[in-house]
Amino acid sequence: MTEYSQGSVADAYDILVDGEWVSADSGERFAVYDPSTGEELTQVARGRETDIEHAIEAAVAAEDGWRRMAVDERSQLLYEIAQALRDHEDELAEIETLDTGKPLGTGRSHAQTCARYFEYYAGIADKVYGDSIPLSDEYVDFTVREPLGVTAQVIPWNGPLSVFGRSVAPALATGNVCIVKPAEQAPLSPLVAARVIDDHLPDGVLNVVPGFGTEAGAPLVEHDAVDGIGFTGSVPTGKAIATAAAENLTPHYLELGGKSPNVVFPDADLDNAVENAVKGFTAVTGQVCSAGSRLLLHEDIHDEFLDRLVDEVDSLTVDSGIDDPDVGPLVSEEQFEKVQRYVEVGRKEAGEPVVGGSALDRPGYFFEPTIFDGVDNDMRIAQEEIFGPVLSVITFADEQEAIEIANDVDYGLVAGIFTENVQRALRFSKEVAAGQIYINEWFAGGIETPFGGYKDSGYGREKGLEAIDEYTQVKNVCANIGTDWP
Ligand code: TXE
Repeated sequence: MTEYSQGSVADAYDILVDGEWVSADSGERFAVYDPSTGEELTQVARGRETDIEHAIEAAVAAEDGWRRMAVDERSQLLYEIAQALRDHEDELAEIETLDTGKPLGTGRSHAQTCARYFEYYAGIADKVYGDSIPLSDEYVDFTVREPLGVTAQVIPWNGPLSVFGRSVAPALATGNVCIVKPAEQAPLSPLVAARVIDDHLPDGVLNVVPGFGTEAGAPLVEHDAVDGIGFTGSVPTGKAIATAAAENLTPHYLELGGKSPNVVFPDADLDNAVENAVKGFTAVTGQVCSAGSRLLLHEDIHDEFLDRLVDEVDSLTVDSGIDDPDVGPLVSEEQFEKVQRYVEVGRKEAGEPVVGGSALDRPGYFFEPTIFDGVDNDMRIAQEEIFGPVLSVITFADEQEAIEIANDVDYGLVAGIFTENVQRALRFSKEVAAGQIYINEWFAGGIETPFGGYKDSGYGREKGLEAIDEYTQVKNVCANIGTDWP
């Protein structure tokens, strides 16, 4: 078992409260499964309301000290955290892979991204400042940005490490304290990350309570001592969190799902477009909020493009994440069943898929990358988030139709276009209602670029400088210095 400064990985599967790793009050644990085998990986403390209470008490006690810490000192601690995460990249990549099923190379890149968030926001900690606002002569007016206070981060199972970094790093950098609630399906990598970094932080500044949504997540977001909530997950849970937040008027941001259009025009570099279309719906086995799950092909290239796409998909390896295949298993039995149900819906709506369509005949939650052609945008497989390696191909005749189809969905997280025509690409970027537009590369952008949804994909922005707005509040200070100066 790997040793860290305060113990072993096994201890990390407890609850982190006030700098201590403790069991759940109830003593209960829950099983976490390896999606590549369906077998139990380990057991994790099952946090409930009283455990959340302890975490909130610890966070409240730590809040004042962390907020008042000199910014250069806080920044330095975040750099140290980033380095600690880099030093443990191998373990983090492996645990992310074992728990979520994603390919090891992807797990590694998520471990690196997690470290990079801490570096990026370490560099920002000492640059969060306000404005000086000119008024008439007797006033001096300025703004300051202050932390929210105690913040809750409810994170999902598809990218536990990267979402841990992208929510916790800006929260800490701006002087907030954190209570993290990892997802019950894949809680291990945030717990190991917390174990790796906890001794760089004062007690109570970072608390992590694993558990189920209704048992640990709900009491956390409903608590009136919580001053801010960051959530990434499903639309129904996002609505539940928004309702709970409304009760206490708690600021919050929601990063929800997507059904993102990937539009290919005949003038595109087709090799590049094929490669990106494959990546767009198979990365993390399609369990990415920004997956390119609707492929809009111009009628002139439809047949050729589809042939090439099917060839590419046929050559993908589907295997255990730890063997670093192209595509790993789905995260859980529940997700596996959801994907199977949707593929049956797709069969009824659009006929037999042109490739894939079946689960693999082996233990674990493996499903073939699957493409439905001849999809109408009104079909459920074009409108609903499947969150699996399932692509719906829709044909269009001209740019206007492509934009109409792209927008004809409740979601609005990302949208992509492949074309060599700059004007067309920029028109698309203006006309399509999505929080991020990719031009000639799917998953373009990085931790530095703002990310979040239009429409039912949520509100608020993570990543980049925009995340600072989510974790701070603006105070205006207006002094009347009079006109009668000595
Ligand atoms: O999500 P939930 P689920 C989508 C995707 C997936 C579907 C269901 O389509 O198939 O959602 O996944 C916590 N109060 N996405 O059920 O419920 C929960 O414990 C507070 C898209 O796993 O949203 C977990 O930590 N917290 C998505 C987190 O919310 C609650 C990523 C997410 O779980 C709670 C994941 C409550 N009442 C799923 N109920 C994306 N945007 O990337 C649950 N939770």
